Amino acid sequence: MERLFPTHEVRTVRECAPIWKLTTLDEGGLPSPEKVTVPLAWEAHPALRCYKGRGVYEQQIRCGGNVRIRLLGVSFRAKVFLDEELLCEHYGAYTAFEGLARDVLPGMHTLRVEVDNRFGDDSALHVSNDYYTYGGITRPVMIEEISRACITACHVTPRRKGDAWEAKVDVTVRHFSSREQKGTLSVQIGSHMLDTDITLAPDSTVHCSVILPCPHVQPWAPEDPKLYQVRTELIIGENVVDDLLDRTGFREIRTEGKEILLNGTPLRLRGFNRHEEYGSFGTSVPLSAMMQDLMLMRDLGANCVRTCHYPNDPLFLDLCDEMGMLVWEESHVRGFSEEKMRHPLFMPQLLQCTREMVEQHMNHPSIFVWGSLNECADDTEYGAKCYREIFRLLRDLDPSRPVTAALLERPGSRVFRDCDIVSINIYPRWYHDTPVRDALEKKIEECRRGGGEDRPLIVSEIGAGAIYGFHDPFAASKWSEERQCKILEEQITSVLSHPGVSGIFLWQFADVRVDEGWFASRPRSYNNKGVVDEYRRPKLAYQTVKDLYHTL
Ligand code: ADA
Repeated sequence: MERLFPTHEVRTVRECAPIWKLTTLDEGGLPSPEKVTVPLAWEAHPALRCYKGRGVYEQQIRCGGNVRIRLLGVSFRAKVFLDEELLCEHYGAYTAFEGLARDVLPGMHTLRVEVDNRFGDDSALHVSNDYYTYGGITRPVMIEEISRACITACHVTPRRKGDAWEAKVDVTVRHFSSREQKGTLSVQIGSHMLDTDITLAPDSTVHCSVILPCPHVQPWAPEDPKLYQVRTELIIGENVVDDLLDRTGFREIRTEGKEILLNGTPLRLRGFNRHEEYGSFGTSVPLSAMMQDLMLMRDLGANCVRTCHYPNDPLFLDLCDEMGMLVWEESHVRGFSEEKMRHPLFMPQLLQCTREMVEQHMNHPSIFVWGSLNECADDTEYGAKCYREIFRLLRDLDPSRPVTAALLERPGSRVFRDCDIVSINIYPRWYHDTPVRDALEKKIEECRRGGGEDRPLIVSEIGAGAIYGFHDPFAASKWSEERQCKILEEQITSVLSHPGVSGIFLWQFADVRVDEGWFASRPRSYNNKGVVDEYRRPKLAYQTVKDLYHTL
């Protein structure tokens, strides 16, 4: 399933059948090809639990005409072939991409996807890290048969005009015909509709921007997340030749002084960092498990979630839109030194991931802030330059949302004044025994000196580890559930009672698997700071957080 709603009524589109043949090519793989389902991280197969290598997926599909194959997530290098024709290549596990085959003879064809999840010199973002890099086709594959023109994007930016709303709608159409055609683009949001003439030059990509007044809509808000269908149709002559359906919600996010305002009301954020991962399913999380995560977070009293440290499945974002859960979405990078940031492919790959994230997800009303560059070298001149370049791209692509980055606890950041919201990661009482209040004050003072005092401040990470089931009520030693409770209590209380802080994202919602290289500080080869374990079994801290999030 691609989204929670149909995305086309005119275009012929279907999801690939779930069974594929998987052949692995490297040591530690399968002895012979096997049937697997897609989507699935291949680590779900007991023989591939630690496999880093190449895998070839094959399936026979029936299709014809102009065939667009869209892959919503492949971890993390992909080459896609229809019969023997290479349709596209892609790097990066967490965003969608597509390839087009033109004038395909109607009938059966072989779809082949070559996947590779080995780290290597050509990969600057996917490196051994404090989370696991899975392999395989981890999100659905869609087959589309398109006509001579196809709507490839429709970006909606809701804008508040006093008490009323309008939508800026930017549509992109790809035209394949060799002769010019004239048509009409029709955009409908709820009961509001607008038609615009459009000229499609031969074999071209055409952009069209309209403002649609929407006087009769209700705003989207966490407590009442009202959503509207966005229907875009391309009409040529008498025929609707293509369509694209999406959703939007009317809300305005801006910052004013130290406040983050949603439709003019200051936000107080109580949330979680969540890796897109579930037990042995790895990063290919079933819809029901996504829903359960959101129900648990809501039960815990959270109103926001951070998609650390990469863009998430649109299905999860759809659920957040539905449930009024605010989202900090960020592009893919975690904890890079200047040396790693100087990898020649670092900026090209990060810019690509950032661009794909915004272009693919910007219609989700739940996303209230874009982030990137978690804990990188923001204290060096070169590092700060990279932050500024990514912020510039985010603002160019979407001027309607603030930008931020979760900054290191280490002092010396040069980018406080480049962030619309200053976000800090601190681990007092876990990595060092400083009282939480002192650690927070120290960071706030540093932020003031760095020119960031006039903007909102979020504690984007804070937390402590516990191994599920390890109890030590008397000594409350490190890794015990009792110790985690104690620390989280002080952390949450100190942060949420501080008048200068707009919110907190606890590190983290659930335990996650880490790469083997991290074993020394990560018992079980897991990052154990979840308030639930990887199977969502609550630790003692669950109740502590719940009590505090519901009362503070
Ligand atoms: C950092 C980082 C997280 C995680 C955390 C921890 O803040 O952003 O990904 O590694 O530390 O558990 O120490």
